Amino acid sequence: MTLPLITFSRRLRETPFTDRILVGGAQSFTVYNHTLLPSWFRSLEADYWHLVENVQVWDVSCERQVQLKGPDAEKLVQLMTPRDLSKAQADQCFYVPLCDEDGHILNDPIAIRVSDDTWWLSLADSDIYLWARGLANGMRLDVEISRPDVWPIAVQGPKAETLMARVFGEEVRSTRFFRYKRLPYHSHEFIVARSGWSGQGGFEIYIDDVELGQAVWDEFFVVGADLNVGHGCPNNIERMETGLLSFGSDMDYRHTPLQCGLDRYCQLDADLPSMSMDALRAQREQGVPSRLVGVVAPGVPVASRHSQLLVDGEPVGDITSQTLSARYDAWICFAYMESELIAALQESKGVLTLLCNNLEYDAVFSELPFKLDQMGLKTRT
Ligand code: THG
Repeated sequence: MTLPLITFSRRLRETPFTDRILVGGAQSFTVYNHTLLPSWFRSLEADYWHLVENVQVWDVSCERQVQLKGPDAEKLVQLMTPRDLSKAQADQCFYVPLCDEDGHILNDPIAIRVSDDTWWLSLADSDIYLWARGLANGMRLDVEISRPDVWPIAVQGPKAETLMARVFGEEVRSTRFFRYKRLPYHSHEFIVARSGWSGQGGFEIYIDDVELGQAVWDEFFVVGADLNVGHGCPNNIERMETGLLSFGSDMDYRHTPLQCGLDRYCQLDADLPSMSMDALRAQREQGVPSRLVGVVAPGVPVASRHSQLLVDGEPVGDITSQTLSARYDAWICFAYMESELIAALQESKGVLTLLCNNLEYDAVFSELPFKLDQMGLKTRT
C-alpha cells in the first residue's frame, strides 16, 4: 500500500477509522479541521455511481464537535447564528450559518441540542472553538466550551436505511430528516441522525466510544455485503449536482448567507439576539452586490482548474467549485456573479460562454440548486 504524501504530526489528526479507510482503498486525502478527510476511493465518477446505487460508509470524523455546556449555552449559539433556535425540539438537527457582526459567514455547522444545557456544533472547516471561547470570555457567559472526542461517521445512499436497520434495529427507520434518536448498540447509546452531506439519503452516527464505533464500522461491512456496501466519502460531483455548499470553497469570511443562498436559514424578522442581525437586515434592504449561482455547459470533455466564464467575450464571475457531471454530459460550476450581471443574464442579455482548455463552449445560467434533469441535457453513455 502506498501511503499518501502527507506528513503526520500531532497537528494533523488521524481518526479512529483512518487505518480502515486506507485498507478500504482511500486514494487521496484533504485536511479538514486539522483532521484527515478522504476525497476519493475508486475514482470520483466510480465513487459517485456506487453511492447513488448502493450504500457507502464515510469517515467524516473531521466534522469535529465544539461543545457548549452550561446555563448560557443556548444564548451563545443564538448569538452566533441568525437562525431562530428558540423553538428547537429536543431531537432536532439545525443547519446553522454562524455569522460575525458584519454578517459574514464563519462556519456552517449542524447544531444539535444533546441535553437541556448542552449543544454540539458539528463544524465545517474553521476554528469556531476559539471564536466561541472569545465571545464567552468577552461577554462573561456562563458556559464551558470544549472539544469532545466525537467522531461522526455517515452511512449514505439508497440502501442506507436497510443497512442501518440491520445494525441499529428497525427503530432507526422512523427517524425523520434532520432529527436524531439515541439508539442502543451493545452497552452504549449512540446519537443517530437522518442527515449527511449527500442528496442520496442516509444517516450520521456521532461516535463517542471509539472501540464500539470501530465495531459498528466493521459490522456494516459484514452485514451489508449483499447490499454491496462500500467505502466512500463526500463526493464532489454528487454534492454539486445536489447543490450542497462547502464552507471555505463556496463561501467564506467574505460572504454573507444572503449571498450564497442560505437566506432560508436566517430569520431576519424574528426578534433574536444574534450579533449578525443588524448587518444582515441592512444587506437585505440594500440588496446583495453579488451572489452564488450555477452555470452549466454541455459537451465539455475534460474540466480544467483554469476555466473562465465569459459574457460577450469579457471575463466575469468568480468560480468557487466546478466539475463534470457524472449523470449528464455537462460541466457544472458554482460562481459568484454581480447582481447586475445576473439580472442581465436572466433577461437573456449577453452571451455566456465557458473558456476551458482554450476552447469556448455555450453555457447556461442556473439558479442553485441546479435542476439538471429539467434542462434537456444528454446523459452520459
Ligand atoms: N454533517 C455533520 N456535520 C457537518 C456536515 C454534515 N459539518 C460540516 C458540514 N457538513 C456542514 N455543512 C452542511 C451543509 C449542508 C447540509 C449539512 C451540512 C445539509 N443541507 C440540507 C440541504 O441543503 O438540503 C438540508 C439542511 C436543512 O434542511 O436544515 O444537509 O454533513 N454532522
